[in-house]
Amino acid sequence: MAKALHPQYLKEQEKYEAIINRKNEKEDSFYNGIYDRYKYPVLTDKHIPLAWKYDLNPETNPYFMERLGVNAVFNSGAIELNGKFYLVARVEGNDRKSFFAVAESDNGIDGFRFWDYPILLEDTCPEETNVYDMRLTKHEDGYIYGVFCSESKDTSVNDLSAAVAAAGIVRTKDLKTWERLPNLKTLNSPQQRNVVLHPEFVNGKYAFYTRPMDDFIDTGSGGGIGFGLCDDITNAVIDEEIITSTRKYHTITEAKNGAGAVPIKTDKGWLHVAHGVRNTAAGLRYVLYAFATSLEDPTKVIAEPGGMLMGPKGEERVGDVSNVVFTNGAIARDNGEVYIYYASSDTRLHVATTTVEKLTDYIFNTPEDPLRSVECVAQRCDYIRKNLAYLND
Ligand code: BGC
Ligand code: BMA
Repeated sequence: MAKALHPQYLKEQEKYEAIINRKNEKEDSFYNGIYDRYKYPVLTDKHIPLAWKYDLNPETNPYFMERLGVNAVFNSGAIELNGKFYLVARVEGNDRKSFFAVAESDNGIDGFRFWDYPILLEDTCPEETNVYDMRLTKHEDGYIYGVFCSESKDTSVNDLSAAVAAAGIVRTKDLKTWERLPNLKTLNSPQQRNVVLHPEFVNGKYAFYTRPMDDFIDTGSGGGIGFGLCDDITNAVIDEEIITSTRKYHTITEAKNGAGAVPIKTDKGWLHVAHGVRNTAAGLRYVLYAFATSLEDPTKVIAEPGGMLMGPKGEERVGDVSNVVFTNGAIARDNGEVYIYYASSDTRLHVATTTVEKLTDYIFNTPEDPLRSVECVAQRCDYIRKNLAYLND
């Protein structure tokens, strides 16, 4: 029997298909030689299937009204499997609760389409209110792990907005069936956000990048991106966290920093794309930065370019939480291509493309931050002098 469909459904469905089938292209007006930006975001609220938001039956929804609206699609874990690109995005409902959903594309820059259902996690944490920012790690133990922020109300204080952040852990082999493991315990840090599982065993143990913090928003005494080992992923406990990339005064990491994408292995070291935060009169400003750690000792930073790798530009600057770019997923392909998925202003998800070679060149050959204006100017003058001499040679 033919289904009755609201005329508006057909219109909205057409718009939805047009968004998904829209070809993406490099944004020519942007150039820095390090990566390419693209004209269109890869995922937005417009990429959400209509069946997630509307009651499609005209009898129960005569006005074709959104019943369960979606506000934003952003911070996403990323992985390549069997030649396809998968994102596990943070989808935020109009009710402010986030959840995870898998979107699939053939080429990683356009055509991302959500699977029929979002991910329904096992309800193992009765106090958990919100989940977000999953990092996907293809671990050498054979599983794909998803590590995410699990947020609960802080009931120890009399403040309705007080919260506690912890790292939730799930694992899967196919992105379809997810097994939830107990949350990570860090004995020396009361809160955790931006935790990333390292893809290899280190000294035979599971290794996590952590972000020690005293408080939900403020990192407090937390000195930067941490690193800790644990024996058993099914009951993950870290007693000691060593700081790798440190926060520094008057830099892009002054207020906080945190691991972003799973590090990329190269013969020169592990390449990291992370985020740095500084405070401003207009609120926190989030940018991306990069650094490398040693293959022998993954806690040791061996190169850290000065300044940011990426800041929000143009329309990216505006959204629910303006002045933010954030990444929690990148795909490094066997052919050397790198796709960095970054969200802008907690509202939409974009891709930037580069190569392992370019990222390595950027990280190892960009000068470090001399940390003081006068030395920064001297550094720049030195540069100019060399360039002018080269041009006039
Ligand atoms: C939000 C996150 C944010 C965090 C810290 C959470 O409640 O959902 O997006 O990063 O607070 O501000
Ligand atoms: C953080 C993250 C992100 C978010 C960012 C900016 O602390 O965990 O979810 O993109 O804040 O709001």
